[in-house]
Amino acid sequence: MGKTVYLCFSTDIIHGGHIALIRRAQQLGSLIVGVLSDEAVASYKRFPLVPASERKIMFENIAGVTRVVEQKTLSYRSVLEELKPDYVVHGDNWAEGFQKPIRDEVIQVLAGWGGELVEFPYSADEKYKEMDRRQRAELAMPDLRRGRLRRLLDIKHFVTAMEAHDGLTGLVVENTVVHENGGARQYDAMWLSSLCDSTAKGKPDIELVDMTSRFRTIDDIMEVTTKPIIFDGDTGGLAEHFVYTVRSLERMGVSMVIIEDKTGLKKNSLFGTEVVQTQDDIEHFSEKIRAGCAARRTRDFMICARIESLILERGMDDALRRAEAFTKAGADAIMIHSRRKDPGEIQAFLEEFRKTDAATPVVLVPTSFNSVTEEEWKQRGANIVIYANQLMRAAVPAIQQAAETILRCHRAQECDETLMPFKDIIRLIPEQ
Ligand code: SPV
Ligand code: MG
Repeated sequence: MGKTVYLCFSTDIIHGGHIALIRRAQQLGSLIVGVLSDEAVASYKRFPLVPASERKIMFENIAGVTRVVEQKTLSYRSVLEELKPDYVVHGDNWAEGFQKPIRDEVIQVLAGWGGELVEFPYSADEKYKEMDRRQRAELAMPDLRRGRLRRLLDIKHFVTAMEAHDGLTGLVVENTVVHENGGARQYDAMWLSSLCDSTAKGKPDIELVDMTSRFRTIDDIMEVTTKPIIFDGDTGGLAEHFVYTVRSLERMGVSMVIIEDKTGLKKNSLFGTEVVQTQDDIEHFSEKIRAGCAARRTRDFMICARIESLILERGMDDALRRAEAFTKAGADAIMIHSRRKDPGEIQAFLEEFRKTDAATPVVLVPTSFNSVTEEEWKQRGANIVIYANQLMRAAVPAIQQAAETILRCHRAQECDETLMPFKDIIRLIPEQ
């Protein structure tokens, strides 16, 4: 019987380098191509511009490819155990670095039936790198960016977002990656927090920083990043104003606005009942949601209703009643908030809410109730976890400390070891 060869691709364009690899693989036997699932590609590389179903069709139409299968995970194990190929073909660029555990596993699994890993020199041609750069740039365009949160929710059902309050923190959220089990973990989206946006401007979080200024922050972040943006819309203001905010955010390429059911002078939720805060009534807030939904021009743009009943100690029944009403009014997602350290009331809400609504995405901001892992929230039925202020809270003590040290020492030498080297800061932002 002839030999079989397996070769897996994550690419959404096919160029000469890929064809050359395919031709070499075909010389070893009958070629089965794997396309990596959208979820796996999004987690380790970047959001795929072409979905797996389309990428499958692309490869099916290349001469000499006998079959195309979808590889669901970065690990090859289950695909290999099913296909039992004689050879796996790969570029030689994974013997070191974060993909090494995946490679080691391939060798070990293949050994089970005497299969072999065959590696060809990886083509790092400048023209292919340029193609990749161009594709990445396309992800930043408003029309492509806007719908990406919805698509990520469809693909992964669970998304993480980290706060960004300027271009620099945007870049940190865009580019931070940690490697784990042969894969890569990164944030899926960015949260444009009212607290951090206000704090960065030295202002309190009371809807004082006006929309024009908030849009400027969005613009700064959008110019240098590609990930979807979730905008903290505070109360949304008057319904008559909110409709314009929706139009503007949608046009800019923002993916979701979250508005909270409070009226009058808004204070940060983490104050809870220590300050006077007024909750909007259900019908009035539902009307604002309906107006926002009617104003948008695409289904890509999502409006999320944030429920403050637990923050304001109005009880679980009130929170659940609001969740149902706001969803009926058209909210694409709901956010439930708590300022307790104990995650119990959020867990109880999720359990009750999911008894009657399995579909509406639920957003959490676990600033106080921070002991629960993302995996557990996902399993309990949450869909978006937002890390709302951690980058700002990391930065403030560091800059205060540097300012104090220099004052105390009458010179800068003593604080130098806590600082980023000068030669690194001038190269931190690459030139285009
Ligand atoms: C924000 O980040 O501005 C929020 C979340 O609205 S919280 O501060 O927890 O209210
Ligand atoms: Mg806020």
